[in-house]
Amino acid sequence: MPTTTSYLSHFAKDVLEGLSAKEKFIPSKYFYDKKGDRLFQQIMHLPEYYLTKKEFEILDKFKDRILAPIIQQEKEFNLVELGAGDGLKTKILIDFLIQEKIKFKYFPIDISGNALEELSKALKKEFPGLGVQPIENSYGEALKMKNWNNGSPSLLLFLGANMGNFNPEGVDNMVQLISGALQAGDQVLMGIDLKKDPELILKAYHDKQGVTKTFNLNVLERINMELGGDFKLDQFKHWPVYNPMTGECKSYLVAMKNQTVHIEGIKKTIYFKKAESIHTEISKKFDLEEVMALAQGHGFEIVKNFLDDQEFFADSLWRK
Ligand code: AVI
Repeated sequence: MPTTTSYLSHFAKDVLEGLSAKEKFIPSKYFYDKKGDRLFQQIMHLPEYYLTKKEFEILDKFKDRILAPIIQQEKEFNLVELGAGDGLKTKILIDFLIQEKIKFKYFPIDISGNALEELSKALKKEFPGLGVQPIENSYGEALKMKNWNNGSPSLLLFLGANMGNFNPEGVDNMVQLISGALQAGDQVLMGIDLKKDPELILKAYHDKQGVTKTFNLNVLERINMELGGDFKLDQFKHWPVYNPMTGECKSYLVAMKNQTVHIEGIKKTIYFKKAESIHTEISKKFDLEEVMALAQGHGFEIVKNFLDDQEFFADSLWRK
C-alpha cells in the first residue's frame, strides 16, 4: 500500500520528518548540491579549517609506510575509496603507487555522478594507464554490492573525517558495513579528526569569512529552490557548538524571531519560535582509545595510527 508521502523525493521526506520533529533537524548530506560542493571546496582552503591540510601532511609524509602492508602482499590490489570527491588527497597515494610500478585498480565511490566524472577525467589525464572503475552509489549500497569483489586484496580509503559526520549509531553501522564488504587481510585507512583545544575546533566551524555559515544556510536555500520553501535566510543564525566531553561539534541554524515557513513541496507550514533551532550537522572528534574500540569492536586490528606533527588528525590503518 503506498503511503501518503510515497510521491515525495528522499529529500522531501527527510525534510518533512526533520522539520516535524520536536527537536528539528535536517541531515547534513543535503548540504552537498552544486553550490554546497563548491562551498565545501572553499572551506577546505580556509585558514581555520585545519583538517584537510593536516591529512595532506600525513599522507605525504607517510605514504610509503601507509601503503607498505598492501604492497608487501605482492598481488594486484583494489584501491577502493568511499566519498572520493575531487580525489586530491588520494592522488598522493596513486602517484606513489604508479612511481613504484605497483599494480592496482582504483574504485572511487561517490553519490555524485558529476564529481565522479570530473575525477575520472582528471585522473585519465594525469595517469593515462590507470584503471579507474567509478561507482556512482550511496556508501551503503556500494558496500553491499562490492563491485571490486574480484579475489584481489583491497585497501579501502575513508578519508577526510567523513566518518565524523555520522551519529554514534551511524558510525557503528558504517564500520559494520565496511567490515562486511571486506575479506580477511583487507585493510582500511580511516581519516579521523582528533579531540584537541576546543577553541581550534570551534574556529574551524565558525570561520571569519563566513563560508561555513553560507554552507550551513545553503540547506535552507536548497529547500527554497527544490521544495518551494520560503525560508528567509537572514532570519537564521549559523551556530556551531563543541562539547569537549563527547568530542561532538554540532551545527545549528537558530531562528532569530517567531516566524512561519511554508514549504509547498511537502504541503506544510512550519512554525519557528524565537531562538528555536534546527540541528544540521555533527562533526565528531575522536581520541585514539575510541578509534581502537571502534576498530576492534568490528573485528579489525589497528596496524598503525599515522598522525601529523601537532597530533590534530589521524589516518588510522586497520586490518581485517
Ligand atoms: C565533510 N566533513 C568531514 C566536513 C566536517 O568537517 O565535518 C564537513 C564540514 N562542515 C562544516 N565544515 C566542513
